[in-house]
Amino acid sequence: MDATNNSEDIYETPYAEIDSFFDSAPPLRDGTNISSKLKDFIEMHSSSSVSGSGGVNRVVCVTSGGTTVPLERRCVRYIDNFSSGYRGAASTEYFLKAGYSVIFLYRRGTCQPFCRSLPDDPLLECFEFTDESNIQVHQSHFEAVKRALTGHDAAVAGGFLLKLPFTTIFEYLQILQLIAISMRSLGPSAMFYLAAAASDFYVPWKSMTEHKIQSRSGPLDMRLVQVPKMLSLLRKEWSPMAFCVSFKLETDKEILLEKADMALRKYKMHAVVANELLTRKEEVVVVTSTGNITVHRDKTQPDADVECPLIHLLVERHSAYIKDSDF
Ligand code: 9Z3
Repeated sequence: MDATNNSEDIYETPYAEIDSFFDSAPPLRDGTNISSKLKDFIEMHSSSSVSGSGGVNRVVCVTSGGTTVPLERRCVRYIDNFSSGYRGAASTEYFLKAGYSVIFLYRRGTCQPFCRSLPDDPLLECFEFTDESNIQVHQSHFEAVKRALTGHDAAVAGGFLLKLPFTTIFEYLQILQLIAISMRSLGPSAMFYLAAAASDFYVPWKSMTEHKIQSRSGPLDMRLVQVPKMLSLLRKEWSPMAFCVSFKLETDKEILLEKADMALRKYKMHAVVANELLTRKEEVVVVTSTGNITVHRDKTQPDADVECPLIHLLVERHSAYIKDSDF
């Protein structure tokens, strides 16, 4: 469904604000290295040398974790967005299982694919000294460690998983842009699954103080600028043929579906996954232009998660989209 008549204006891409965001952002550290990793990864999947199938492989960019907004250039303080990274990590595993290659754009320190069943402090809790020259895995964690190592090694060594970390909103959007532009050549075989919790407000680099803000100056009065919505640019220019899924998070369930529906139309997403903070692990609603589908975790299985049926549904939708695109 498209935007109509009198609401048309607010649906336009804010090019000036987007330029100002990128122009004022600090240069991306490691940008050349990231671009070269992306180029190799996409080339490998465009020629399908990994699967040997001869066609273009399906590649999904999964974003995961929350972005920070630094308050000082030599950053001591920052504003953070909540996200443990569980959704992104679990979804990555299910996408890999479904035959996708995954670019995992994640917040440093958040949950990683294949590591979900490890204890909080895996190094200290999983291993023990047997004697001075040997370290062994505790029997109670053996299966979890084995699963993490084998799953992760197979995905990375096989060339199916590329992991790129971010911390700030600047890094997140700069890397997302690099990923999206490099995935453009994959056409409709590309998917974006934007589960990261991205900041809505930021302090522009130009107006940010260099040194730690001093408390002796009294109460802190700061003006944050709205982060321009990049989703319409992603759809229109960075990767226009890709299948795009964004997330809408609310704490007030009364406004959730309405906001998700607005995002669907405003940014021309193919699906918006609506979730409420408290129940996000139990159920989500996939909002599409043809109707809403509620997805639940299988409550009869203690370890079942909602990401399993969610990815199943999105893979189905993506298949139909590729078929319709006649590519
Ligand atoms: C989500 O809604 C994710 O599902 C969660 C996952 C962050 C809730 P966890 O990482 O939680 O498993 O702990 N992500 C998107 C949140 C977001 O910032 N969406 C923006 C919005 O709601 C749109 S891009 O306005």
